[in-house]
Amino acid sequence: MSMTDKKIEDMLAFYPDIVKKNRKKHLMIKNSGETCQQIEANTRTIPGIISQRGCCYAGCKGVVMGPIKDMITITHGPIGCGYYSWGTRRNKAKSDDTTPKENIYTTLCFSTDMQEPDIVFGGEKKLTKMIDEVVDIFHPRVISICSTCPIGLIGDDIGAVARAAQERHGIQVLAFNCEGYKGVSQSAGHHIANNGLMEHVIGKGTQRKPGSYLINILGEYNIGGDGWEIERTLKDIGYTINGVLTGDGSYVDIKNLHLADLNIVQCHRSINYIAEMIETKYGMPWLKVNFIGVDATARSLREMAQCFGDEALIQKTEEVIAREMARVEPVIEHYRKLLMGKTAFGFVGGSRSHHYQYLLRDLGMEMIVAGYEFAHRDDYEGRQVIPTIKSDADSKNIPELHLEKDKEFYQDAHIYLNMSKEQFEALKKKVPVSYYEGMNPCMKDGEVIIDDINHHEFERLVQELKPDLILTGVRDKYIAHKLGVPSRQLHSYDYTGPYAGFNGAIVFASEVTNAVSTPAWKLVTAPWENEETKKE
Ligand code: CFM
Repeated sequence: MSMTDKKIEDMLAFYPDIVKKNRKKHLMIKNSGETCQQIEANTRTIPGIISQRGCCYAGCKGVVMGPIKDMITITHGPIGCGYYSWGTRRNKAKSDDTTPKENIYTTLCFSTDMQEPDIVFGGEKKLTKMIDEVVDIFHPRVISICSTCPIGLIGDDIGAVARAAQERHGIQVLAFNCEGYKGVSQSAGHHIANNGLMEHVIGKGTQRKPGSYLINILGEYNIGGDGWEIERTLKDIGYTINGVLTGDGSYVDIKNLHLADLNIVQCHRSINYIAEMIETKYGMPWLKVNFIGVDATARSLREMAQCFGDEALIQKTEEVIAREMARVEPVIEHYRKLLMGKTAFGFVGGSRSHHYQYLLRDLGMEMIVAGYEFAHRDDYEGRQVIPTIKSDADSKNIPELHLEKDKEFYQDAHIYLNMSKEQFEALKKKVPVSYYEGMNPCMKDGEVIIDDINHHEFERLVQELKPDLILTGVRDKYIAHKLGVPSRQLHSYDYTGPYAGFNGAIVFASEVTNAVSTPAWKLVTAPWENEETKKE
């Protein structure tokens, strides 16, 4: 038994047997000698354990639908749910050629503010009235309704309200039954939102944007301006951005997603359903990219260029990479000297714990414990496991859309990329088209992978493995600080950013250097060092 094995065993020894058995399945120590290391994920958190997960409504409204800048999203439920989803995720948006300033609603919060009489007598009338008011005051292009827990319990038919409003006002009104309790985490809400967008929005447009190398960016939410930094480089190379799901994305563009040449996927967890559904219905291939980290960004840009197989694009890509590297590398090198050999933990949603490993490695650091809150097995182990994942009672809540090839727009993948079938087959050997390998292959032997971590495990792992930095969420950030370890909050970037792309790497490097260099952490006494709390 290795030292880490022993430490993990000790950590689990604290639990009653039944809990221990459960939690053991959500943990693994990377061992490349074992062929198919398996982890349990996307299952219910054990009642009584405080996890870091969010709810289904958070995944649908907060993550996927909320950032669509020209859509008014009404939270149908009590005010608390609306209030807590009001702009805290920092998905930025700005006006552009097709979306004037008055059509951007991302900084506003719309809620039906359900009160006790509405819960008792039903909230459909209130919702109807609110839609009429919203149309009257704001004249939006589209409205969506996202319901929270009590709506499902009292049985308001938001679909019927939406259909009637749509007829009355002549604009699309979408309804999402994304009540918080559906599913085991926010991941269920991603799926519900993906289904709704695919069924009712994508494919409704008819205008292909002018420009070459037309791409959609899927699973990029423009947190702290990440998307803008990525777009800066992509436009520099010559790509035309057809639409984004959903950071700084617009309804008008999302209707036309099916008219692009290639989907690129940043966050696999939240948007892989749409990437796959567009492929099934329209034939468009997708490419998993990662714009977190200097080397990772360069690799993603190169793979994108390979997908088009166009010499001019490949050359321009190399030019831009060379220019950006010459500018960024010396700065990164400066920080690398200060950070070399330091270790980190990363506990973030369903994709960043993987993506940030590359950025940390650029800086000479290593993520020795990596965890997800709500990822599925494919995000850890790779998409090849999808057919073997058992759906449980919670995942059965969400209907799978059964899509067929679109009669008008379906074309084979190689046609999208303007290459022959043979060239496309050769491309697939070089670049993992329409595939994601998951986080596990990125990790080194002996490193720990943990799903749905809780407070006890967090504290014990910090005590035993003593990281220099923890990449955290909003809540566990302060636990890290109380344990005397600096953190960077990776959901909304501690109100800075961007962290993506070439410039983002510099921002991140400087902030991490400041965080780990401050002497304040030495003044904190961790609970296990304190005579009083040690006894507990
Ligand atoms: Fe994707 Fe996200 Fe994430 Fe996610 Fe999120 Fe987020 Fe996240 Mo917070 S969509 S899975 S549900 S990358 S809000 S922008 S940071 S938990 S790792």
